[in-house]
Amino acid sequence: MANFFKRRMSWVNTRMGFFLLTIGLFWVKTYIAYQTEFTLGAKGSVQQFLLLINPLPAALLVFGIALYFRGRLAYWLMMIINVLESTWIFANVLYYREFSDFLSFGIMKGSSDVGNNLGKSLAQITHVYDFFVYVDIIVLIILLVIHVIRIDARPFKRRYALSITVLSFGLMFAEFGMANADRSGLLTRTFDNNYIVKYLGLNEYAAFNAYQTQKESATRASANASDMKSVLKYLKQNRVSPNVSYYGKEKGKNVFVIHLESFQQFLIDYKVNGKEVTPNLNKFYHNQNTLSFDNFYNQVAQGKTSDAEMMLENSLFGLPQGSAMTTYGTQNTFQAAPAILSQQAGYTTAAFHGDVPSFWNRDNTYKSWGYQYFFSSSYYTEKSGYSVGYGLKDKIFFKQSAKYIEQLPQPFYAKLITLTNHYPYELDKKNTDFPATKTGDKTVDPYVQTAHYLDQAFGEFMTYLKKAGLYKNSMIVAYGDHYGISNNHRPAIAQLLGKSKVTNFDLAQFQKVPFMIHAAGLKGGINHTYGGEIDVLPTLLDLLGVKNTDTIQFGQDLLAKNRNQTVAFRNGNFISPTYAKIGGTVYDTRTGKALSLTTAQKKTVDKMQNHVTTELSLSDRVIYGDLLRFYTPKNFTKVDKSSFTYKYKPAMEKLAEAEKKEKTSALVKNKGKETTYKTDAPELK
Ligand code: GP9
Ligand code: MN
Repeated sequence: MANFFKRRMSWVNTRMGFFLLTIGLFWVKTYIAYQTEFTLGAKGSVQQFLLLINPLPAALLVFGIALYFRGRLAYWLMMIINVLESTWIFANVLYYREFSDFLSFGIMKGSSDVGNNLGKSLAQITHVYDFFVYVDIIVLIILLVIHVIRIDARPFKRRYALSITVLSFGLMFAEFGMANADRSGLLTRTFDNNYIVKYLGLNEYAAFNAYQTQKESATRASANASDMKSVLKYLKQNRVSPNVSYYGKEKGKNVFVIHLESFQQFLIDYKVNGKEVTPNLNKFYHNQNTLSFDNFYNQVAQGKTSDAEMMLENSLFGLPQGSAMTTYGTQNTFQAAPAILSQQAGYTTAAFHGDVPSFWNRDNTYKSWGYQYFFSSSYYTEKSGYSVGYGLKDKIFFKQSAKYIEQLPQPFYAKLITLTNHYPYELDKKNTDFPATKTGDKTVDPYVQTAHYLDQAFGEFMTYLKKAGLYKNSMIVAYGDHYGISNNHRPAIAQLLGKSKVTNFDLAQFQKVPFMIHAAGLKGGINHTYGGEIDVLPTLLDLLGVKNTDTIQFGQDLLAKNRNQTVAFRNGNFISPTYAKIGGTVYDTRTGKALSLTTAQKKTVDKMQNHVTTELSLSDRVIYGDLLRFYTPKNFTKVDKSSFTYKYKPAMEKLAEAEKKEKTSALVKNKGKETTYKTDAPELK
């Protein structure tokens, strides 16, 4: 028997055999860690496959280094590499347990308070079984020491070592190709660290993160307090005074920000077969107490939702590439809406979203922005059929959010991010009672159906707010974050708009999204000012009467009289009530006709372009250089991120405590009685 075993296992006594055994064990344990310690959310066979194989290419590359060395040294090197690699897994397991994210080099360098916080709790969160990641190494070393596995001292051909290295690069390349086909823009758009690990693996994540951190810290290090001067100078010249008939009119009210996913302005009052797509939002839009803006543009780039969030709550632009929330959200200093409102007006601040908290790095960024609570996937009951695409269906999301909203001490600032109206606009039959459009473009046609579903969910939520006694004392803001139908669908867009053909100018107009502010007693109406997402924060702060004269915000109050109405698009194009510059062409905004400019016109357009380029680049400088660390507005205290936790248990305890102390929640006002939430969601019947 022993002999049989020896013969069968003799391959491990060769260098290559031992190498493959080491890698095999490393592969298995990495995969076990993927499955048990991280929530990577691999869906479908391509993602499952990539998750399974992704430890291999990098392992071949890194462990393969040992093959270039002789005799014993090669064996010890393999073990040392194994220890380092396993420690990387080990550290990530612990970090993930606490922060639901992977370690970044920025954090390890200790330039953030997250690091300190981790040290304290390290002992508490380590489990004995975490040390399992070292078991294979210990076993291999013992087997070597007691000569069950013999060291192969014969010289190993360079050629073979080189082949392994070449093979590993080839595999990595193939892996990256498959990953990018499944998720285009994986590295450029930087959605979520979980995605990088899921598709490419922990080693590739480390390499990518090291590269990014290096790039970031170089710009961060070269930035200094005096860079803030040009920003302050610009803002001083561009600050407008608020409109006195609106300033402070909504002081002390709760604020709801309802993020209507991929919702475009053209949907408002739009009909299919004579039926309104969004009857509830239309009513809201035309309500005499709603301020509605019909020349309001989304200004997002690759960061999509996260760019919209960045603009709405910071009045800073998203970046030309990638997502600022993902890349800078954890480390940078921010002076965002939640922090301003809680510090200066005693607001409770909470975000709600039916997706995993890591997407767009929300779980870290929201802390930097001062959100006290972040209700995400783990706070919601999930049953089969409750979710579609990225997460919870809107009707179920709103319904389940209600019980948390009721517990928030008032006044509160609550942002609810919907999801169902997201590409590819899928929805089950039970929830589809609206006709699709008939452009023949499969991506476009179901858009109105999910938009209709979102509208119904919105309607149910409004009914609930009235019942819970929250409608009257709240300012309800609703906005579309970005387009749902991209410019790649020209023929379909033309049909939707009833045109024979769309120009680039039409496509720019197609970037309009709704922006509406409703409050009891608010003087409403449709306002035609040209503006965009960058302008939201100053508008809201003025309505709430929160002093906003020395903050670093690039937008202007949409209600202010002398505001600059040139709306910047992230690519440097712009639109204003007079001229629009799209690509190299200037259009007359009123007629949509392309212009050949007179000298005088050219001067005006150049001035506008200059304004746009300046504001975009200064905003980028604030983010790239982390300039807000050098500047604190009066009455503002730097946000202490470590004071927030979004983990279910401690957060709910904190909420219960706050409610008991303040006695201002809707639940307390309703004498402890939960308001019944009415929904026709078929899943809940
Ligand atoms: C994911 C959701 C979608 O959580 O917010 O983001 P998007 O793809 O629209 O940027
Ligand atoms: Mn979005």
